[in-house]
Amino acid sequence: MPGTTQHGLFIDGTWESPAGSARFVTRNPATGEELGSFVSGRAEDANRAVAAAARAFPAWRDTPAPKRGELLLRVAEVLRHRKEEIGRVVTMEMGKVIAEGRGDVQEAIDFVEYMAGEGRRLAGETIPSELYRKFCMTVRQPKGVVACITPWNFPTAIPNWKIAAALICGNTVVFKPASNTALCAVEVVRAYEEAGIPAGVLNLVTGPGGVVGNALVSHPKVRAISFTGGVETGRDVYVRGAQQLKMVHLELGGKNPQIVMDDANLPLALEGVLFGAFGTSGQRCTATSRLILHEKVYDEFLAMLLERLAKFRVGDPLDPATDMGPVASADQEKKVLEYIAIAHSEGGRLAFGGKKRTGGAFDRGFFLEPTVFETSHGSRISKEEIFGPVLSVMKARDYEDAVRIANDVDYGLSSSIYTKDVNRAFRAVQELEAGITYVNAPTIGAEVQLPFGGVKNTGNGGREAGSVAIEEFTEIKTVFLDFSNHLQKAQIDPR
Ligand code: UN1
Repeated sequence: MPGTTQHGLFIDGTWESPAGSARFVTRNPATGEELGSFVSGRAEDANRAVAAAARAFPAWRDTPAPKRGELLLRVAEVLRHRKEEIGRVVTMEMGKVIAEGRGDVQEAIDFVEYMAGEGRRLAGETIPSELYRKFCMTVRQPKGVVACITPWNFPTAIPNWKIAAALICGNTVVFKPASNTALCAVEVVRAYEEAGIPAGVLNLVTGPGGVVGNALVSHPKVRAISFTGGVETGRDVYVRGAQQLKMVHLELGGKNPQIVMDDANLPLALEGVLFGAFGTSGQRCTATSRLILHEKVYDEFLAMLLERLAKFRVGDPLDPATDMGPVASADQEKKVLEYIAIAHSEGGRLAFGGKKRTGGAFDRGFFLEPTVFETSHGSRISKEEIFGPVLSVMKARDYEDAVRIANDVDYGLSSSIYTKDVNRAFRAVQELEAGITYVNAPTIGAEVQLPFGGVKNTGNGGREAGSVAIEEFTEIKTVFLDFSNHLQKAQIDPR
């Protein structure tokens, strides 16, 4: 592959290409152009990275947390300085439009800065003792070596959600990114390197999940795993981690509904669904994949949506005028087209799109039309995660019917309701089964200082981002300090 830059693994502070390693390349999903060549890591590479992280752990654990925070602030500075350049890499490697490519990096910067501040908090509690002259408190301690396994849809933001949170707590990290956004992963690690991360504290091993990911998940020295990806892989990671009683944090799929009630501000709801369903070509865990319309506004709102989609520009994601770029890979394209075929076969009425864009420059990439199906609740496209620009539109009789439809899926990440009725809005906040509910805003757009995660098959109960992010990466130590100079016996001493 002449002309393609070769990238190594980052282990113990050194970029290295083990002799005889196989390589893989990443390609621009809009043009097919090769972007870089990467080491296809083996289990032994993952094991060496874990060993390096384990060696680096004591010194990093003992570095005062505010000092760890200073390093994160330097990382944020580097990312800010290189935002435009890395934003373009995101767009070229993953296909999201350039405004979103920049937004991906901005979300990384925001989170790294936010976590830097946690270095001056990381609070425990003081709790009274039942005994005299005895002081009790809790302190937070790092877990040790942490594996961060990340997806391709937010190739700089999600790695940083995990890495920065793990590092501020004093853990050391082995980072295994999705293969089709390996260049973004290299850019992320370079920012930490440039900021002065000590050798071994952050390691990068590229390569197949079935090899590198499994080696990390089953390595006895890896004490916590933070995984974002599909449900099937997530379940497998959970089971493997459970064998060794590891903490496994999972962020999995979504089938997120936007409900539009009969009193909604329809133009606002229209902007919301266009952004929620077709932003990132629908490839967000939080993407709006179901539009649940009150029957009184169904025809009117659908007509408004179709009118706007007729003007929707699919094309070069680096062109600021483009509304939607390609999907991220041939696999993604295939999966979405399969779902479109399923939708036809189960009697969905195609209201818009439904095809691959072809001709000219489109032939070099994975361009799909924004697609809208009118369907009934219970169809496969209305219940299964597609992870592409396909929206299922359904009719609801009233609020109760809308919430019933919204909740009757296996996932529960994000949700949204458009209504001007404050009572109904608060009922929705209480009744929608999801980790995130938006009122009069789309299902996408989480902010880093708030917890992120979901219920049901979306995860296993944890949350990332927000101040609770440190829960996944710390152990609580309970401390008893007796300054009475007597042996005091809890529960036993005379009362
Ligand atoms: C994801 O798709 O996994 O709320 C993350 C959002 C983004 C994060 C999405 N801030 O859509």
